[in-house]
Amino acid sequence: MKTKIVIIGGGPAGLLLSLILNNNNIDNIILEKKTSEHVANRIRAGILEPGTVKLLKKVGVGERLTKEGLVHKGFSISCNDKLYKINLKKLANKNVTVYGQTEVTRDLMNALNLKKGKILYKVSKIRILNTGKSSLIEFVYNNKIEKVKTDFIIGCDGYHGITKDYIPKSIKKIYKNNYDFGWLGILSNTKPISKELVYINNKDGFALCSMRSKTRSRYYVQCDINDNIANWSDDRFWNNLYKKLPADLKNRLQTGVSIEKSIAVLRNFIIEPMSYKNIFLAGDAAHIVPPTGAKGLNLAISDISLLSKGLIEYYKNSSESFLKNYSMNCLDRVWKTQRFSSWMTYILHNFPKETAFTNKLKQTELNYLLSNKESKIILANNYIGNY
Ligand code: FAS
Ligand code: PHB
Repeated sequence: MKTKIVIIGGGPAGLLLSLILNNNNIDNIILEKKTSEHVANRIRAGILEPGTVKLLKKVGVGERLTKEGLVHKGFSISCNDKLYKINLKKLANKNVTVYGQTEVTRDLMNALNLKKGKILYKVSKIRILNTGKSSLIEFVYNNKIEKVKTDFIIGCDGYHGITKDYIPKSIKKIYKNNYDFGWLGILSNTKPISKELVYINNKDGFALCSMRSKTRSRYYVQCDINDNIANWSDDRFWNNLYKKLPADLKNRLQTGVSIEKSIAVLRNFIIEPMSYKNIFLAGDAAHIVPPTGAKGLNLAISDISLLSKGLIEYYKNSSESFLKNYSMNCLDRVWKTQRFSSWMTYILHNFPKETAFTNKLKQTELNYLLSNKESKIILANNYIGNY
């Protein structure tokens, strides 16, 4: 086999890149280790920045998003039993859109099918045999060893992927930070507690009231990092959430049977550089942010926007300048996103090792943020991805 670009990983980043390359008649193939059903059904992100919505519409997957996406003009922060509105439209003149990652993934898969995009599922034992001007990649597909010659290798294989391992230790720098708590998420076919998202800072821990539609809610509560989903009955979840709700919302909580329940680990992770010779990393393969700022998926899409421009310029105008600056341009945004997501996580969660002093400092930071228009403008711009 021979192609121009091999994309390792068929999550949102890999799918979006492949679609953009197909739209520009640049030959490529996705090698994905799971089945398409597994990839399509992973419950993850829920909030799309305006830049993400714009790009998805531009590449031809905006129809269902426009019809079914919920446009939100803002969100609220609840602390000390009060609700504070962050009006994104007024503060940053933009909205965000609620549209689950599963829907984005399905739309990208459908669009790629229509374009006869090449995706191999259930691929295993991927090995990059050499790097340089062109590469040979070996993998197992349908129990057969296959090889493909390619100009570029794009690692869209997420946090547990293998592409990052091919960047030599001598040039790679890894930054990481782990939180000693997680998010226990639940999906339920119940009416969301409010029209927009509510982030809750409570003495008993963080909670988030989100949604996927007007009849499907997505809730999260802070849980111990070593907690196990088996310890959490639906009742225990709803009681934990109810206790954290501000008085004004308590009687609006509609509980129901969970249709999905999972614990997400929170971490910061960054690899520098995000490229090496003809290898490029994008999305979770290169960076992980805590989900508090609703950034993971949006940052992955922002990487693909830059990378696709570089690859198109290379094949259309034989210029490598964009590709040469890819890592530097991405990392500027990655670190600003790490800053915002870490700050949101700091001000909204209870940290087990917190002292009375650091807790008081955090309450002061929250009160300053919520009583100060300038700081709310900065918060709103970061939340919509304008930085
Ligand atoms: P992905 O991890 O989505 O996709 C990587 C793909 O590569 C997968 O399909 C995987 O099967 C494949 N792969 C891995 N190793 C491979 C190999 N060796 N060979 C071939 N294929 C391989 N973001 C938010 O904005 N908000 C949230 O609330 C949120 N919640 C999250 C909850 C969880 C549990 C997780 C893990 C992430 C969450 N995220 C959230 C972040 C998430 O949405 C990611 O940012 C997004 O999936 C990034 O997309 P990709 O970079 O495509 O990575
Ligand atoms: C979600 O709906 O899954 C969601 C929303 C906002 C976040 C994180 C997750 O910050």
